Amino acid sequence: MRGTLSMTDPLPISVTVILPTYNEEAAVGLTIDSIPTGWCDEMEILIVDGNSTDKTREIALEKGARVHIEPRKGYGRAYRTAFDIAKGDYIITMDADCTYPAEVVPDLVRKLLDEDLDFITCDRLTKAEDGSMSGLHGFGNWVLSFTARMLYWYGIKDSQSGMWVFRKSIMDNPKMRPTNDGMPLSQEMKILARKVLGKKKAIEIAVPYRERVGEAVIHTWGDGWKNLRFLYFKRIGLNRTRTPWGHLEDSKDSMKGDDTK
Ligand SMILES: Nc1nc2c(ncn2[C@@H]2O[C@H](COP(=O)(O)OP(=O)(O)O)[C@@H](O)[C@H]2O)c(=O)[nH]1
Ligand SMILES: [Mg+2]
Repeated sequence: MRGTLSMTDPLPISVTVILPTYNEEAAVGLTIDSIPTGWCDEMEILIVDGNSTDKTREIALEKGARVHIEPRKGYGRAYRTAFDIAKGDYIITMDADCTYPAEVVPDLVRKLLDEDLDFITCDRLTKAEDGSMSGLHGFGNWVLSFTARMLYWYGIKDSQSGMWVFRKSIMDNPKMRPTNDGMPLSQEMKILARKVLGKKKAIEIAVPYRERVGEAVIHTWGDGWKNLRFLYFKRIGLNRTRTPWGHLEDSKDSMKGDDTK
């Protein structure tokens, strides 16, 4: 397959870029603007919003994004809905806070196609820019990544990265569907990908990482602890799913013509 795709023609594929949002009015517009256009046949920008109380949804709609409201709380919950409703055959995920390098998206998708991969996770630690991760978060990340490597032996450097590129079809396999509704979904994605898809099809690539725009929702100690507990519980098969896979039938979605402002 390598080298069969032209660098100039748009890729003949449909893509969904998923951005979970909770009160990201300062950054959501900039994040959407930073996503390159014109490099693939169809592109959907899907905002899965946790009932923001600021102008997040309004800004996203103005920028032409699809807005789906997921009232159930949690970063993981947003993705477990988004993976179910995304229209594109290829999925890209990012935070809506300008930290991830949207400009590398076309290259990552091309790599996925050229090398016949199923899943790419982006490692932020190797190329992290100054100020992008505080000392405490850097340390916490190291502890979690180290623990995940020890418990799962899966060889991923950055277990907490929220930027992934994958074929939507991997979610057809119920074993590939993440179960956690919170921040631990991020490491669960990588654990499942390496386990179910294998190390040849699920790889890690280093990308730049930048300082956040807007306030973080993350609770350093609380989320760190939940992440660590998740790793141990999952290892011994004690992780529980609290809500079912997929979206709520009555959730508002701008694609259906609902008012999501
Ligand atoms: N829909 C939804 N999005 C959330 C929720 N919590 C966080 N997010 C979004 O998920 C992304 C990651 O959160 P962030 O605060 O950047 O976490 P960090 O990168 O780990 O510090 C951001 O775009 C948030 O707006 C939630 O409960 N629901
Ligand atoms: Mg973030």
